[in-house]
Amino acid sequence: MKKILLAITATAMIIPAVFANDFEKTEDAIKYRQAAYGLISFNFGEMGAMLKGEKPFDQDQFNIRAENVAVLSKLPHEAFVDGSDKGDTAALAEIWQDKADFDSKMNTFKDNAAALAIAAKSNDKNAIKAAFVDTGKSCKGCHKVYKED
Ligand code: ASC
Repeated sequence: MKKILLAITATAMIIPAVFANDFEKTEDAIKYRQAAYGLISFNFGEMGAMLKGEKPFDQDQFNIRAENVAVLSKLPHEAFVDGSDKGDTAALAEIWQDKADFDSKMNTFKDNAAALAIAAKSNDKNAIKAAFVDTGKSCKGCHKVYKED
């Protein structure tokens, strides 16, 4: 019973934090999105290495990586809170000057990552490569405009 109550209390504490986008400080939001991008970059890099032949292509591994990126791609967006262009971040103020464009680029990234996870389940290497390239383009396309070099 105690455990159940603890679980309910913990859930009640967590859910509003996620849904209310309740980062206590802009610094927390910056750390959150950087952590997500770090994980995305690692998983994406591993897929790239397999497609380039730098590592043996392992269908199961590739699938897991693609699933990871599809889930992770949904995380950073909510952490671009107002004021978080200031601080230890490469995010440019331009993001908040054209938030609609940024949002659209972020959503394209999520869509491409989801499509890559689906393609990864096929045995069609060309389809997998094309979906990987599309996802990479959506990373780069956004970085070019909204991330400091
Ligand atoms: C990565 C990473 C990026 C993107 C980009 C894709 O792994 O760190 O910034 O992929 O290079 O084109």
